[in-house]
Amino acid sequence: VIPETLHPDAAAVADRVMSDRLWDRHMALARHGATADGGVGRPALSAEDAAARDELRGWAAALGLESSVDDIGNLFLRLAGGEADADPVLTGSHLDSQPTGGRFDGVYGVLAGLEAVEAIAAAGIRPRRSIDVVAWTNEEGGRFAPGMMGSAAFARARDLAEMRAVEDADGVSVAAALDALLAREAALPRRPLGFPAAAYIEAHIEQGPVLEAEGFAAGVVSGIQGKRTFQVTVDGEEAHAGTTPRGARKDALSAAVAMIGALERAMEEDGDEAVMFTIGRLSVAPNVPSVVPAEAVFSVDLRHPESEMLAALGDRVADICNNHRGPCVATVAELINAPSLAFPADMRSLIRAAADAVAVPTMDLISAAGHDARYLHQVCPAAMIFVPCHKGISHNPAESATADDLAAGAKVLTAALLTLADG
Ligand code: HGY
Ligand code: MN
Ligand code: MN
Repeated sequence: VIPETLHPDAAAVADRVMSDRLWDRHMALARHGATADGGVGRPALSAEDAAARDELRGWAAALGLESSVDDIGNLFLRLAGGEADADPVLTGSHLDSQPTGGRFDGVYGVLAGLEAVEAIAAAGIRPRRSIDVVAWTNEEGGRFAPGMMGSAAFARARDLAEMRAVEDADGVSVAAALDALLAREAALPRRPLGFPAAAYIEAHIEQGPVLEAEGFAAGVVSGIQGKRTFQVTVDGEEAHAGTTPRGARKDALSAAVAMIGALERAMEEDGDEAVMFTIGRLSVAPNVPSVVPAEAVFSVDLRHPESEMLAALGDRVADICNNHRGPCVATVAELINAPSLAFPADMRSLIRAAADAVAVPTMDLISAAGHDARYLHQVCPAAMIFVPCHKGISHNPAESATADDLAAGAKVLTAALLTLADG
């Protein structure tokens, strides 16, 4: 049950959060996969991801935290509680980034969790429940789609074998990359895939402009908008660009372009600004100038805060693609169908009380971006804390946040985690 009142030491312990230490650790992890434009490209299960995990585990070891991993590579850094068999409190996010990522998406939730645990340990408190700081495997889904594999596996919401079979653009499977990482970290104890948790809190940058525009240092996240993703494969036929009459062609790219245009028109026809529709990836084969494309594969990322609207729009994708396939064959595979969710009111009240205790003004807002908290919400009471990022820029190297805002969010997290773990 979520404690009604805050831990008496919450504010004092939160005061032990160190802004410089938190900031410096962001800059240190940003070196793993640093891109020339000041951003980060740290694909899941890459050498850069492994190096970031190594550095994180070094800081955790210095704190006396016990590191462990599970069968999909989720990394747990545990502050052991007094009651070893009490369900632990979890906090965390992800270390993997989009290829054109920034220095804060995901990393903040892991480092704010570490900072909170460090403040609690520095206060000499051994909480009743253990606290696990977690780095979930492959949240972003940039290299291996769909994302959130680690948290989905933990929640038993998706099948591990199915995820292990997914391949990246170079044909490397999750299984091969994951087994290489697990071999590298073979010395770590192995945790079961999914275990009972008392509660979960994830700190994250907002990836939207609201907090900065409204002047709030932190946000109490009311829920996460729904998302449906698809992969559309269009099959045509290779042909000579110079000799094949248009009427005899099965041009997969031409059909894909017609489908994408029709999908965009359908998504915009009601003028509903809340519809978020993105074709992020398009691959063509054989992808050479003088051969009529034999295959085109594109992604569909569709989001909406209202589940019935998301259902209605998502249900039209396959028909629209088939209606524009021309002489080609269209195969529409739905990868994710995740409705909007609302976090429990008692968890949101706890975050608000924690923010009040550390004098951080907050506002409520929905998350337009997806997060691992979606899957933890299926297995335990979950909540999220947002901090501003400049102009809401994210999935972009210019993503930026201030040390003060990062520290303020970490103080709120510390007060809430201490209450959950020692309440
Ligand atoms: O796509 C998302 O919403 C998340 O940031 N990966
Ligand atoms: Mn993220
Ligand atoms: Mn992201």
